Amino acid sequence: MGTYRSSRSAISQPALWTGAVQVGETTAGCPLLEVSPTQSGNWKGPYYSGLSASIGSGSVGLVPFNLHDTDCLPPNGTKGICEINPYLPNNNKRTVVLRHYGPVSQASETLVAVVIERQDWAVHCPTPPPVFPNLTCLLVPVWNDVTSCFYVSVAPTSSISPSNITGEREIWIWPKTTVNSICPGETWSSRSYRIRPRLSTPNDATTTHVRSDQTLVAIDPPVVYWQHTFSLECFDLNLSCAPDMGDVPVFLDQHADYNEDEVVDTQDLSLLVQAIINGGE
Ligand SMILES: [Ca+2]
Ligand SMILES: [Ca+2]
Repeated sequence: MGTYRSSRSAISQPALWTGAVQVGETTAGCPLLEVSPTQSGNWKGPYYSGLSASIGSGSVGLVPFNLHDTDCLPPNGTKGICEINPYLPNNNKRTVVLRHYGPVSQASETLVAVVIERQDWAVHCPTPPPVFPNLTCLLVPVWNDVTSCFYVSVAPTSSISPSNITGEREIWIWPKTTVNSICPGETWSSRSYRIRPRLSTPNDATTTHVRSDQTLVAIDPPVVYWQHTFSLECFDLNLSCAPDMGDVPVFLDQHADYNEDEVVDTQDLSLLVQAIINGGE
């Protein structure tokens, strides 16, 4: 079994999780939590959902390390939030924080260790056109690689809280200041995103550029080939701090699938208008 506890202890080689591991802080009168494959609830190993904050930070993980879905900011699979929150250890920049079950490193200093994709909308005019009257083209979702729009830091060292040991198992992602049609600059768009480790060889999940760090293996093993997704759904598209009429032209230009039916149409516009009338998100 390979484990990782807090900072720099209990590390081993890839194998199987066979027993129980006690985690948490030793506090008078409070038993330590136990993580094991036979455990139920939040602490069922190896990919338990219990948060690191509830055990005084740190984690226990099987090599190769996986992404800790619920410990990420936002948690994996999050939908319907309006924005990414400022993250204090990263100078309060709006940062997606990907946390693993163990420390990570990157295979290359020159290639970004993850691939970041954003779901945009493209005009698609099928041939022959749809049979609906006056409708010849559709908006269809497409995934665009927007990795170059973001800073990515693997196992970062915080300038705000340098003693933050959990940074060893984190990847931070935040927008560059670039402003063009692809990269809006200093903000996350009201879109769906998916993030995965970069692969050296396509379809070979053992070639991830994010590596399991501090194990006893001579060459850092890959991480589990995870995928992290989240959707931002903002009505305040023009960043005026509230839904208003100024958001309508932005909607017509950028589009947003508020009802998540994989189509942008008048139903989504109606939801935006409703939000403007109600004056709130
Ligand atoms: Ca607005
Ligand atoms: Ca829709």
